[in-house]
Amino acid sequence: MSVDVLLIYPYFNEELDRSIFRYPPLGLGYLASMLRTNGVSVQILDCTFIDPQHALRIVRQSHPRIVGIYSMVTINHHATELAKALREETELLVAGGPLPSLVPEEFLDMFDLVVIHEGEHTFLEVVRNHLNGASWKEVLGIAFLDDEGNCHQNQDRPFEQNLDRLPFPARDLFPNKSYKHYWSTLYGYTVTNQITTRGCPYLCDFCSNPIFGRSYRERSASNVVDEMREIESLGYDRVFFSDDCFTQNLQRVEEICDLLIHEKLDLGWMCLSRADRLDERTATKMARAGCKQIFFGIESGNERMLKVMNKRIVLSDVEKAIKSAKHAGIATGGFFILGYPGESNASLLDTLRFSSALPLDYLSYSFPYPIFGTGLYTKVEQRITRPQWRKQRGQASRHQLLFSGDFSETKLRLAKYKGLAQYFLRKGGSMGVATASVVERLTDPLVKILR
Ligand code: B12
Repeated sequence: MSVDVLLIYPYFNEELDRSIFRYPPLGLGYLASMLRTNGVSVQILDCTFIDPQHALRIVRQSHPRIVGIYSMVTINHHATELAKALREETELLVAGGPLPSLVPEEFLDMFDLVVIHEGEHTFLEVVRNHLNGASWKEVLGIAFLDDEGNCHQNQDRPFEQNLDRLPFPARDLFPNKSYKHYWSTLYGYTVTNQITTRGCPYLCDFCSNPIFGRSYRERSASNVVDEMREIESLGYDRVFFSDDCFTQNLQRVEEICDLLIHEKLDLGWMCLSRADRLDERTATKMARAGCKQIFFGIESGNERMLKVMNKRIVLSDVEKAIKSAKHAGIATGGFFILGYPGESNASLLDTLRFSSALPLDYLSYSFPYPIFGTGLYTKVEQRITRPQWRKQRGQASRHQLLFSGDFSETKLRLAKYKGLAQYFLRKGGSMGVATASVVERLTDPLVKILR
């Protein structure tokens, strides 16, 4: 069967990838439903559960006239390999997503054009023009090579101001069965993602935010709950809200919760939040409305490092937020970064101590990714040891240290395992707490000695 447009999410589930979260490509779901409601035939090829040969076979079976490929730092090598394989046989090859939006010029040797930032309106216009035999070169929000071979970037397209106007993502085009199998086997419940706001008003030093930037926009509570009802009808147990900070506007969170309680939706949910954007009252309401877990980007257990990262939270915010969530009966998760520029032995150990002592239900440590355009990138630009990291297989997903600093990768890895050991021991009851303190005292000097 042939289609006009095929959208590819080149996330091949490699054994190198330590990330345990698997979610379908929401952005491609949005693009697909926008095309479909405008009469264009479209398919999504989500590579999460297949291998590259299988993916190529599917592309060739569907004979698309236009192929769109998503890319971000961790999967760019796959996006590039697929583009190379499909270049000759595709009428129009389009790149989009976080990485192409950030460095469009790097994609134009393989792709005809790049869609920059939010893609719904831009991609629809490109596709329509192409299918009607018209030029797409005037479309706002794209980059392409001009006749001299230079990267030409059209004016930006203004963001959609009324998010309720966008059709819900085309979830029927996602491999829901495989996702459900993955989650239920690993966790005993099934979950899929949904996004209710776009943009983030903060400016964390490490964050790239290339799609929605700081333009914070919200969907209405009723629009959010309507989509949740659709997800419930697909048979999922839970929703993961992918918003940068779901609890940014507490009044809106309350409205959503009130609706969920009123409508008695049988759907649990999880979200990302900030430690300074959760209070006891909201947490209690969230729990009543089905919230099961809140993840916080905490990043460091040292106040000085939090300032270096421009995180704009203090440690007491973290303790209060986690306490509020726990008190309400909501599980918590925390993400920390080890080895940020400016990290000292003392701050590293502070982070391990603080993170492993918090009553978190999930804890993860990662190394800093110097993504082009961020404050972090500027800080380490001269010291990047793996300049090809976003082009090479698996480097980022293997959680390698990508720049030389005061600490070696071995030291940071050891720190990570030390933190996890302390955390798991502390979770194991009072005996564990005592053992964790002994382990902590014995291994602190080791971390200090290592370079
Ligand atoms: C939820 C999320 C996750 C989730 C789930 C991912 C998923 N499959 O949904 C999890 C937790 C797994 C995750 C993990 C990681 N993530 Co993440 N994640 C996000 C987050 C917060 C939301 C993504 C989302 O749902 N967006 C909503 C949809 C609607 O937007 P979209 O996908 O961007 O699509 C739009 C446009 O990009 C465009 N578009 C997209 N694709 C295409 C394709 C074509 C052809 C066209 C024309 C247009 C187009 O149109 C779409 C509609 O407007 C974003 C930040 C953000 N706000 O975007 C970071 C983000 C994407 N993640 C990022 C990173 C760095 C990571 C990790 C490396 C973190 C880590 N340290 O481990 C891992 C890597 C995962 C992996 N193995 O590949 C970075 C990427 C940076 C970059 N420049 O590449 C971002 C931008 C965060 C940031 N601000 O730095 N992530």
